[in-house]
Amino acid sequence: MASAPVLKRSETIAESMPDALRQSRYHMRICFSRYMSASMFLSDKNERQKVLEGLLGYILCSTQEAAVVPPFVAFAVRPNPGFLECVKVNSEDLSVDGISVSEYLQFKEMIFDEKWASNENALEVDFEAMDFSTPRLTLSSSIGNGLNYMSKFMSSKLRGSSDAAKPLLDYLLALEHQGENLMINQTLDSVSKLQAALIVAEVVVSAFPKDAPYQDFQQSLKRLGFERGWGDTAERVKETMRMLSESLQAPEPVKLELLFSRIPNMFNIVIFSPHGYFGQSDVLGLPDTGGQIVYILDQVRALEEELLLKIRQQGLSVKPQILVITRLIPQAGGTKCNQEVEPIFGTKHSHIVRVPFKTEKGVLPQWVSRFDVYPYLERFAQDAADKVLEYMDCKPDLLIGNYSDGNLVASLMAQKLGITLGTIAHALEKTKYEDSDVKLKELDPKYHFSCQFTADMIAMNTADFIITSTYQEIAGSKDRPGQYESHVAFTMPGLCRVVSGINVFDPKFNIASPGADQTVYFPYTEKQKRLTSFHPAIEELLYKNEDNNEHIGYLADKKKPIIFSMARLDTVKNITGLTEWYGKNAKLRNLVNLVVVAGFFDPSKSNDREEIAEIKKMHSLIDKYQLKGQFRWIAAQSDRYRNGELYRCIADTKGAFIQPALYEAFGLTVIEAMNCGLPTFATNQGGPAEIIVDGVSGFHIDPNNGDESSNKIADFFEKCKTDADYWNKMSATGLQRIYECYTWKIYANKVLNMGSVYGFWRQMNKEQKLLKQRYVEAFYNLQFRNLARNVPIPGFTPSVQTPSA
Ligand code: UDP
Ligand code: LCN
Repeated sequence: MASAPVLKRSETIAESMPDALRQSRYHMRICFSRYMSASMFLSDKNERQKVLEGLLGYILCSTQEAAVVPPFVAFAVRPNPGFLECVKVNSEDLSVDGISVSEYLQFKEMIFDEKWASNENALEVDFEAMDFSTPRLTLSSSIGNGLNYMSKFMSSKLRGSSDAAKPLLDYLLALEHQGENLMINQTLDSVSKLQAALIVAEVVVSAFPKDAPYQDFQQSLKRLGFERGWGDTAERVKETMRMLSESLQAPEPVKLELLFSRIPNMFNIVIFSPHGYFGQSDVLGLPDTGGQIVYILDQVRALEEELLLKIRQQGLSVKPQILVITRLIPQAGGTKCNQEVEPIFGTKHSHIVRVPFKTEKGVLPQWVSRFDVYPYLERFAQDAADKVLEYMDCKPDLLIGNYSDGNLVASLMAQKLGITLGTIAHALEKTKYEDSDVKLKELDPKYHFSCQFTADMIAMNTADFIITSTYQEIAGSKDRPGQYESHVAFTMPGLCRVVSGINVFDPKFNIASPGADQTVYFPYTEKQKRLTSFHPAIEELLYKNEDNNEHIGYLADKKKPIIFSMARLDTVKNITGLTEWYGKNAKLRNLVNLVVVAGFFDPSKSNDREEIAEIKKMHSLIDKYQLKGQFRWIAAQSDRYRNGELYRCIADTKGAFIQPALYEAFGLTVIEAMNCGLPTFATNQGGPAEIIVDGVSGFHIDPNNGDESSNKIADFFEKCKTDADYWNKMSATGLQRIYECYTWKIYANKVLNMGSVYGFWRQMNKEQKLLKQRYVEAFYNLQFRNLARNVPIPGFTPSVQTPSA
């Protein structure tokens, strides 16, 4: 296939395509006429080769999708991540015209809803049209590196004169905590006064030993107009003052970013995660309750630790507060999700606060799926705002949303109270279902995607910054568009045509990958830390030769290494796929046993459609491939300490972790396993493809090619038999990768810096922000609210509903 860079930089697809078509006009005509008759495209090998040669091959390989509307074929070409160009080719004369995104979407709509496509007054949504002063990145390779770019852009805006630096002065003058000024007070009300005072202050502070506490010179600085917040020691105060002096004189991006990492502007954070059973115990493995909860609880611990460190280094004695706002579920089925407040384990000042979903009939008592939460969110946002103010006694400094529902609620509150907003998606649902936009009519009754995609656009466009776990989440890879990228242009026939939903080159996008709690997931080699008290239970879990509520199947040969997987029993997690690969591969079955932790065994206990189907499939695979004796199926496990030890016990067998998902947004289990020193094979579809460097820190497997994947796993174990050190090497390189890139410490530092820098940018960019916000508000009021009203509210279930685990 064509791989050479055949497009000249200066040329658009529309300019280069005519030449490309001319190169093999005869074959092209055949090919396009087949398109028209909708017969198999490129069925003849000879023609296929001709067509895929050269520039046209390159264009076709970069084509994301094509719509055939005789006599035209409209192509949406994606030459590089984030770039989209549309053309139409007339199949009769092979003429080529560039078309706008809107025209392309109309072609696509023609196939699904002709009436809507030809409606001249169809609603077009264009967020880019509302945003002309925000800078944009231009390189695919820079996508996700927004913080760095913003520092450069802000430095250039602040440079040149005292007037240019004034926004920085105003920002510092407004800093306060509970009515007390921080850093400077109103005596320093001009850039020149501040600059002069900084020079004197540096001299004052220099007279003290480096480790002298702030109190020793507090009064002298106060007389000059300085307040607390510069640092805890003379050395730190001097460094921060120097950073500010230099930034006022001629700002440099790196120093400006460093300065913002020190400014005392963040003490109270609110994190939103309404849906699911959000709790600290007995909730994992329930439908909709998976990694998002693990992520948020670890995130809170990491953020609190980092906040405490920063506050101490700022020389302040403020108590930070972090609240996680979630749904209160009266019928909590034995979990604590019916309690209003719960302190978060492992933190000093952080809490879960639960607010119920209210309807006209009162509080909704039962759990509802994440797809059905939209009618409750507006009221929830109001109630949540009241609760937050009641608990915090002040406005928070930063809001962080999670997933479509949490992001929408956080957006509403950020707008209302004027607070900096960061959003997180975990997974955007749009890319998980093929053609989920254009097949709206078919899918909406089941999934309410009209609400979800609308909510997603509102949140993305309200957010000051967007936190992603990987690059692929934003802009995909060479061959596959990213989750956010799929919101650049799409259409929901009958509802609206989105010609610009989000721009992946917007510097609001940042990659901050999560970690795994290293007090729970640590290497199997750290013998003195191992939780040996769990060993008898784990031994039973893995090897006890009987079926019960916790495990079925058994392992006859205890000497074999174990390949292990753990996930919710969703279709997309593909645990049934892994079971089938194993069942089919005699070589692999000879080498290793298979153990999976997933869901539970009785389909009648589930109220989740997908889960029921997967449970049934698991049972049929066990029979079909006669797996008993080599395979153990363990029900969902919710004790993370025991799970940590379980990964390590699998490592003791010299086994491996397998993550076979059809698509995985990030994949926390992958980094948990790697943290425990377990060599890991993970899907090449999504986040794990970035976490693991194939063959170096683990292995990629193709979930759509089971034979290839199971052979790759078998080859590894065969190699381990002949090369005794190979297993240890892969274990060590996996760990190295984690320590370099995937820790909560790195994450917390980055996210707090984002809150600080984007909070300032929000002030600098006030007018632009307001303009866009007005558009977002109109979209919310005129579109979202109607859609949410159409989502049915279920009858209240009278009795206590037990979660399905
Ligand atoms: N998990 C668990 N018990 C289970 C299944 C999963 O404790 O039975 C945990 C797992 O250790 C991980 C999280 O749930 O921390 C799953 O996160 P991941 O990102 O792998 O997938 P998600 O469920 O979020 O799609
Ligand atoms: C949701 C997912 O599907 C996973 O891929 C992530 O790891 C998890 O959330 C945490 O972000």
